[in-house]
Amino acid sequence: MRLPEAQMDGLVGPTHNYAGLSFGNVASEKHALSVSNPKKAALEGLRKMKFVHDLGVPQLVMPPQMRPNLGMLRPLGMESIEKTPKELLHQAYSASSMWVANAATVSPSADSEDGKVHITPANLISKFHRFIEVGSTSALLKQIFPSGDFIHHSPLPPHAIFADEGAANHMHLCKPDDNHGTEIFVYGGASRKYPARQSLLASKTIAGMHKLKRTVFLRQNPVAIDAGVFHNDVIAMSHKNLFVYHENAYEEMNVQDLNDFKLILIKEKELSLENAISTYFFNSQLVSLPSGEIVVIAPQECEENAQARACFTWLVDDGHIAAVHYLDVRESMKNGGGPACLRLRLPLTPAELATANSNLLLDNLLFTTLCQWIENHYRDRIASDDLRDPSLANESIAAVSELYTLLGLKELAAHGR
Ligand code: SUG
Repeated sequence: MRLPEAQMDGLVGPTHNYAGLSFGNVASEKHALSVSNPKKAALEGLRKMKFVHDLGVPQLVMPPQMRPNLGMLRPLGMESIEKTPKELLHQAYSASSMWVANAATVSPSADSEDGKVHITPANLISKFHRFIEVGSTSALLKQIFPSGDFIHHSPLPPHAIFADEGAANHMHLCKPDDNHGTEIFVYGGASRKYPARQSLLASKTIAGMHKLKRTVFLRQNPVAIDAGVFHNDVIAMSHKNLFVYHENAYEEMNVQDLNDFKLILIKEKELSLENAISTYFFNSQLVSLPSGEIVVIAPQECEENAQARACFTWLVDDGHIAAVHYLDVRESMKNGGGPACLRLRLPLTPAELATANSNLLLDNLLFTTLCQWIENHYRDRIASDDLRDPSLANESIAAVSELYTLLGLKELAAHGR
C-alpha cells in the first residue's frame, strides 16, 4: 500500500454565478447571464471531494475567497454595491477561485535540485475576475503549507508577457513508484480568434525558479485554442506515467523526450475536438488508489456522449485505467470548469503531506460540517440582477467569514489585488 497523490479542491463560494467573463471559454460564454444555483454547485463539488476521500485518496479543501471583493472595489471609489457599474460587479462577485487548477504550479520535491516542494501562485493576468484572486490565493497557500519543506514563490510579474494560469497548463510525469520525473509545460500558440492564456516565458521562468531537473515545453495547437481549448487540461490528462492527449492538442511533439512514459493519443475520428470540449473528456481527474491502480473521475456529460464513453471503455479494456466513475459537476461545467479544474494536485511525500494544515483535510466530520454550512448559508438561485442586492453581499461575506473561523484560518478580507 502506498500514499496516493493528495488532491485539494476549491469549495464553490456562495456567489457562484454566470457572468460570461471568460472570452475563449465556450461554456462561460454560452451560459452568460443564466441563473446559477450556488447551493447545488457547492454540494456537487463537495460530493466529488467525498468520493475521492472514500477511494482512499488524501483530500484537502481550499475555502472560497471573500466575495464580493470589496478590497478591490473600494480603492476604485466604489463604496456601494448599488452604484457600482454592472461589469465591475460581475468581476467583484465571481466565485472563480473554485477552479484551483489555476491557483498555482506545484513541483514535487523529487523534481527539484534543492529537494523542496516549489509553489508559484499563478498571476492570472488574462482575466480580471481571476487576477483579483491572486493575493488571497498566495496567502492561503502559505497558511495551508507552512513548513520549510515548501518554497512559496511570488506570482510572476503582472504583465501579459508573463501570462500564467498554473497547474492547468502543467503536467508531471513519473514512474508509477517514484515521484522523480519530467515536468511538461504547455503554452499558447498563435491563436487567430482567442487570446492564449499561458506564455512560454512564464513557463520557462517558473521551471527555472523551481530548479527543475527535467522539463519539456509544448506549444498548444492554435486550432484547439480557437475551438475553445483555453487550458491544456481541456485537451490532455496525465497522471504518474500515463499521458492521454488529443491529436490536435499540440503543434508538434517530440515523443523521444517522453520515451519513459505511456503516451496515449486520442484521434480526431475517435473523439472530435468538438466533443472533447463539450464533454470535457480530458478534464477528467486521474487519481491513484492506495493499491496503485489508476481510476478516473469523469464528468457526467462523458457518459452521455457515445464517443467519449467509447474512449473511456477502451482505456479500461486496454488496462490503462482500472475504472471510470462519472460524477455530476454541472454547475461548474457551465462555467467551463470540470472535475480536474476543481482540484490542484499535490504530489507530496507522506512526510510533506503530514505538515499540511490538518484542519483542511476532509474526513466524514468535516464533510458533514461543510454540508451543513452550505445548507445554512447558500442561495439556490442567483440571477445577474441579484448582484445589486446588498443582502447578497452581506450574507456571502458573513458566510465565508464564519467558514474561516470554523477552519481556523486567518481572515483574508483585506486582500484586494
Ligand atoms: O478561467 N471560468 C474559468 C474556468 C476555469 C477552468 N479551469 C481549468 N481549465 N483548469 C476560466 O475561464 C467563468 C466565470 C464566468 O463567466 O462567470 C470562468 O472564470
